[in-house]
Amino acid sequence: MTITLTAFDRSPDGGKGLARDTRVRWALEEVGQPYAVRLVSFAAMKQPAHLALHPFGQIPTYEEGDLALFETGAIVLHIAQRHAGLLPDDANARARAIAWMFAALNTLEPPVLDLVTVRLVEGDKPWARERLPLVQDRIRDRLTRLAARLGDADWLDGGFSAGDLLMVSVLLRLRASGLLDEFPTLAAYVVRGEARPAYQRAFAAQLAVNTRP
Ligand code: GTB
Repeated sequence: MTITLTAFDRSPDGGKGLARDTRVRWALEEVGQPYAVRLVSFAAMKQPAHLALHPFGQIPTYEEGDLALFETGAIVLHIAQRHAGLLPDDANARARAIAWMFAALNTLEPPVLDLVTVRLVEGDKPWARERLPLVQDRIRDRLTRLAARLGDADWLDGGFSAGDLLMVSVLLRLRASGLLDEFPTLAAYVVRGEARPAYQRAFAAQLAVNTRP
């Protein structure tokens, strides 16, 4: 059955791979599933046809036969549950890998998004200068604890899993801020994720879309 994703017609990042379709492309590449992509403009995302797929008018969405999904975490979990390669077979290890997926999206990503908000969206507000160091310190606190847990391991819990895929994807959004470089083991963890052939293919595919004439 053909899998179809939606992605930005033109991502605001110009192809740096930061829009969330990259996470889904990466998951599909890891499990060896081919997919098609339907590109949508910002205007089309708010039209009824797309809202029927995504109640908040966002990307990515995922269609496979009768199934339509939104929310990147749910999509990656669906892919990981249906195909081998992203979750361990052992039930307890599988549950822990899923916990890392939630940790990436619920514990790490909110302060990371706060940084984007305070810098880009609220940057011209009078209180933005005061808020920035508070947000940065909240991120540092999370990264300190994440680095302590990772230690000198390659991945968060045994072999590479969907938990690592989402964690690396979230941490990638910090690279431009310089905060990631304060934590060399986490910076190396992200580089390990990016070096995976499946990530390379996913990145190249979104780059081709966003750099086409
Ligand atoms: N919780 C949802 C999920 O995980 O799927 C969030 C989905 C979401 O935020 N989608 C964004 C979107 O559709 C694109 S990924 N935004 C349009 C809208 O809300 O109208 C977020 C994103 C956008 C741009 C960059 N960038 O340019 O660097 C990075 C990430």
